[in-house]
Amino acid sequence: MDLAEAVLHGDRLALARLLTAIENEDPDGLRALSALYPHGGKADRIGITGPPGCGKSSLVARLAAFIRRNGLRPGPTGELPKVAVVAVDPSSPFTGGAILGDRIRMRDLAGDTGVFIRSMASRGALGGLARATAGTVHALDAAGFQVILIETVGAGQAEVEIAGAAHTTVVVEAPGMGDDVQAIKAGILEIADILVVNKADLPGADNAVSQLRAALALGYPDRTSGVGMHHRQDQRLARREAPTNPDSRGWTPQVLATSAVKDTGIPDLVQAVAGHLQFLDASGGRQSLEAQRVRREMEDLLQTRLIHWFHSHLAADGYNDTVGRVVRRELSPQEAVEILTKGLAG
Ligand SMILES: Nc1nc2c(ncn2[C@@H]2O[C@H](COP(=O)(O)OP(=O)(O)O)[C@@H](O)[C@H]2O)c(=O)[nH]1
Ligand SMILES: [Mg+2]
Repeated sequence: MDLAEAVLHGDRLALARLLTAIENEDPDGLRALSALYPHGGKADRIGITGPPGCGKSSLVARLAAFIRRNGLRPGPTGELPKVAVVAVDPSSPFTGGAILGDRIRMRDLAGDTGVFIRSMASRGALGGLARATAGTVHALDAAGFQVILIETVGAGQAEVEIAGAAHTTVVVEAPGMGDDVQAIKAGILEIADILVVNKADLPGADNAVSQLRAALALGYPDRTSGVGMHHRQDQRLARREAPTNPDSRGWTPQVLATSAVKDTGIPDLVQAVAGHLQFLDASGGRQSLEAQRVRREMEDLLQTRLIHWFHSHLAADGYNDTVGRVVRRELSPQEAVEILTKGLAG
């Protein structure tokens, strides 16, 4: 049995091997991934993003445990969904010793074969990380994990792009991170389908919830009109290609409070996620998100491929000479690229 078949038969070791091969961009792994691709497309992908330390991993573990016990939304068979967790957080890897040792987070998941946890190795280039994450999610989807929770740090553009692979994006905050509420106002707000103030057991949670609600009320018109979003266009583009994109219309993000440690607020959060997924289905938003995701993924692959191809058709000296000329300001970067690509198009 080849790797792809083994994965389709539910072989967890084969799945782990495949994910490693995908991360290494191993040609056999990428071939297996292509063979698996037609089997995917069934999973609900939920992005959990927010600043380091706000409790994303803890919350993800609670969500996974809750969904394994109660399901996410009614399925055709009534069977409980298999849940995969993909943690893209180089600052605190989900399966690192610190977290495996944390009984609160892992207790409910250990030994459940319906749960698969994958921590993405931190790689040199974030572009590589985004590609590897996309491949990992495709593989888990094909392997029959109907719910895929993707944890990312809400920091830069690459993370936002990774979050763009999700159907539903949950942005997590914690009380006492006042500056981050500002940051959310400035940028993360428009990618949030649901906002969560975690650590609701700590003082200041109510205040954070009202601050976020206020920020949302101010920021909400931007979600559809695009006015005032130029400074954050990268994020908007990553998630909602056009300002008038129908899938951002008609959805009002909710603000919820949770405590991953005390295990409170989780049922409401799961209900909100299910509600958003239902909204996407009903509004046609799911298809447009899929189309955007495919476009982005293909553009990224195309860019990588074209740059490889370009360099393989060019003498390294010529390229380095041209870089040197730009450094000495004999050429502008614009002119350099003009010269380098002359003749390639024909
Ligand atoms: N008081 C409190 N602490 C929490 C809560 N959720 C997570 N933590 C703690 O916050 C720290 C960071 O949690 P972690 O899940 O690794 O955050 P991440 O970096 O966002 O993934 C850990 O020490 C957790 O035990 C919560 O609801 N309440
Ligand atoms: Mg984490």
